[in-house]
Amino acid sequence: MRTALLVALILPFLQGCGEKGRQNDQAVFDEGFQTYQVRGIIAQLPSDGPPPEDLKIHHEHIPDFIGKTGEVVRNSDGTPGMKSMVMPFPELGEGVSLEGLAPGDKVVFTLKVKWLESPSGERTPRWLVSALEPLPADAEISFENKLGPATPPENPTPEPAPADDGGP
Ligand SMILES: [Cu+2]
Repeated sequence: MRTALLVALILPFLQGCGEKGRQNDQAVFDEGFQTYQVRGIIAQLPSDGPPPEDLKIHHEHIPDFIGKTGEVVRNSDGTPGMKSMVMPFPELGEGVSLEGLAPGDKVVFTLKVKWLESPSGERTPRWLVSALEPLPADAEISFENKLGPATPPENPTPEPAPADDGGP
């Protein structure tokens, strides 16, 4: 009885103060998410601190990255998607191991992104590294951002229908 009470009192505390960003409820990633295969170089391994630090990866350009509008992000310079950047990855999926890895190591990982909508309609992303594998040291990693559309538009603007009244 007392043990149960103790657990009931402590559990929310542990969940609230656990490792930074490590949220237990990853069921949100069960559906309605996007998945990307991304390559990059580890910039920083996570640590419990203090202060706690996230895993950081300098990732390659993700040209097909979907933004909050539900369409591929279009940057002001015309680059589609998410440009290469050093990015924190606070959430790791179950079974993702960083053992034996060090900053500077090349990796390929699966990124899951879920856009969450607040009651006021504000959309914010939550992202998860669901898989991660080391790449050989001589793997080619490029942080160049590729201009132009990632893929040709699936529905090109249709030709205007010819006027059937003989025109003006
Ligand atoms: Cu990024």
